Amino acid sequence: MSSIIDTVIAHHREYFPRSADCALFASPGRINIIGEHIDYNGGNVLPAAIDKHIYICISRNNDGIIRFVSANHKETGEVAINNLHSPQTKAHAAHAWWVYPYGACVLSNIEFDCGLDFSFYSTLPVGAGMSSSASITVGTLYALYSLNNIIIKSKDLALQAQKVEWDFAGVKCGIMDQMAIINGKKDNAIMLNTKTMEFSYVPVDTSAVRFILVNSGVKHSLRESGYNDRRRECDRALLLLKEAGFAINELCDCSVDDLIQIQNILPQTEYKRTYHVITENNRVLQFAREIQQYNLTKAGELLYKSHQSLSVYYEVSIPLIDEMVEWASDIDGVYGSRLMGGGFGGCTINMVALYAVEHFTRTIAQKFKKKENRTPEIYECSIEDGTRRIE
Ligand code: GAF
Repeated sequence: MSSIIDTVIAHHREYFPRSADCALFASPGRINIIGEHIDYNGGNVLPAAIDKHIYICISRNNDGIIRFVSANHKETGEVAINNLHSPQTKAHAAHAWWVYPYGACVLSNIEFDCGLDFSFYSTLPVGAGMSSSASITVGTLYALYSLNNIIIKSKDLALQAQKVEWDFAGVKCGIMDQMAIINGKKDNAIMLNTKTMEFSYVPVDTSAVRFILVNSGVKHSLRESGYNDRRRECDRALLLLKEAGFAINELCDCSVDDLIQIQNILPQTEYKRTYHVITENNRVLQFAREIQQYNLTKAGELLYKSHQSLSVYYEVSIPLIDEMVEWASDIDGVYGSRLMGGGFGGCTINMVALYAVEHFTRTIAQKFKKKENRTPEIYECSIEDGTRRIE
């Protein structure tokens, strides 16, 4: 840990040589074990915070300016605290990487009495579906509240971070990523009910299984993808079902038994989306039961089913990811594999027996290289604590 702290502080001092004391925070990325595209339909999801982070270093300045620099981006951002809330500043930030920490500063509603220098240093890949945007936003809010000695509930902080994505980046994301990042706990997944926002921890025995991500290298961007389209399709399905007399508030209020009736009500696209949502919600609950009883094969099968549903019914996969899941299913020691995150590229998540990790990594890389003529990035993830201050 100390070497990363030194590196991040050195990076901060390079940009801000006049900075005296700086505070340092670590905000993780997340994996989602199962429960995809149901966090905006009132479903249950099972994400976990991981050992890849965005480090956030902050120091005060006397210039009345908030500055954002990053070791991972050339562009830097600067906003005078007097202009923080101006529409021009918001429009200027909209397409910059620093839109997230900027949006966090605005929505925190903190009265800034001095400027702040922010530097970011990331070990979390961007665009791979590990939620770098939620990580930086949650991390910035956490850092701001912590520096100002403000106590806020994790749920409220997560909702604010979600609002940053909605209002500043134009992505109508769900609440899973923010809740996973703020509430992460070592060696535990988070069973989150996105309807009630209640959650509990589900222990993951890392001496039995590991979660390994394989990056397709196809850059997913929720902004450019059909994410918002999918959301609209679900909203429409909900509306139509309500009009047809269903007493529901969210699509996940329906049960698998309702699907026969639903098929007669909804147009084909809306039916397919609803089919995925309802069956996926069921799979999450089943998965949590199986993994806690060490039925790893049964748990893994649910991941394959989830992928099938994301590909065929929710239509957020791409041919390369479908192939990657297929390749994984042929490798010894793999319990399950599926597309992870918003889709249209990004990573697969693979549930692999501890003894098979090396074999899996080598074999999937070979298969990938043979087909794509390039080596994929592979991340073995350990499950870690959520956003915290480290210095
Ligand atoms: C993205 C979103 F940000 C999440 O809220 C969630 O909907 C996910 O895609 C799909 O499950 O990560």
